[in-house]
Amino acid sequence: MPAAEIQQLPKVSIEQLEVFADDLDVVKAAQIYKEYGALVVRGLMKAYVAEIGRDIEAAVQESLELLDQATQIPEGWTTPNGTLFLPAPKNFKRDKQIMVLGIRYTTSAAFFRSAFEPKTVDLVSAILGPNVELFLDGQCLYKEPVGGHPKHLHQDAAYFEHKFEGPVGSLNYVVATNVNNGALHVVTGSHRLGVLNHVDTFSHLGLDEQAWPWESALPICGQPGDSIFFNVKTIHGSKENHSNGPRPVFIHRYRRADDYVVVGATRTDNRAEAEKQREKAKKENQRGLMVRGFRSFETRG
Ligand SMILES: O=C(O)CCC(=O)C(=O)O
Repeated sequence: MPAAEIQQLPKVSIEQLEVFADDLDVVKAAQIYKEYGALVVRGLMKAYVAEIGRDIEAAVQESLELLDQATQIPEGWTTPNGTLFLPAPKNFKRDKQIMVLGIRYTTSAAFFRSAFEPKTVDLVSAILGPNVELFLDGQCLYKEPVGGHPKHLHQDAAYFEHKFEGPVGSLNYVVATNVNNGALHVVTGSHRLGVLNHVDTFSHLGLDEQAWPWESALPICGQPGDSIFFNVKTIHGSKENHSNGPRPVFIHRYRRADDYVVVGATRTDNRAEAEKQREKAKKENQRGLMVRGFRSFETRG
């Protein structure tokens, strides 16, 4: 049965979520984000996309060459360069498909530079306050052509629940992205629901599909360089890539300089264990690179 909460969520159109990088009013954009838990900024990463796209394809080649050295883990298989593979669908050219590509700030200069894109940093600072750090070192989800994996609807807070507001995610399209090749879907207003119970799915922690069907989410189509900002508790996900080309996205995450993970997990079993350690979590050893402001002595934790 669909979750009762769905009825209470605002019905929102793309136009209500959308602003344009060329004419960005960060105060207005931050208001949209706070109201709906999601915001689309058209063209924000346009200047970086070609270079990041080239680095992504180099990381894909590298990962495929390393595939025979992959080791099995509970979430799938990882190659030595850090790419996570999942089982491939039937009739795929291999038995494994790429899910999370091993490209990050320590391997791609363009990716790292784009995390400091000035309008992006103004915007996340309007949302989070004056002192902002990077959370993690960038992520790329890559859907291979002709069947590339779905990412079931979920809240990122199931993977990294935070002490305070949690990270603002910025997911960026590298290719024209639509409902056929894996557009991001968001459930607007769901950031107000708290952290929901997740179950184990093909794409790791996800929401029960009966309770949260795809129809409860708004697909966001876009062009290379469009950015989608979303709250750590906003329900989101994306379906398979049925097109003939790959569908990569690159993701930055920003958080208050004093924020930190209290529960980190990838599956229900390690989440249940992490829950028991919640009170012991500390800022210590969780300091990201500062993108705005200053980390004072007290907030060093
Ligand atoms: O690849 C996608 O479209 C989904 C990304 C996502 O859901 C996530 O990183 O949490």
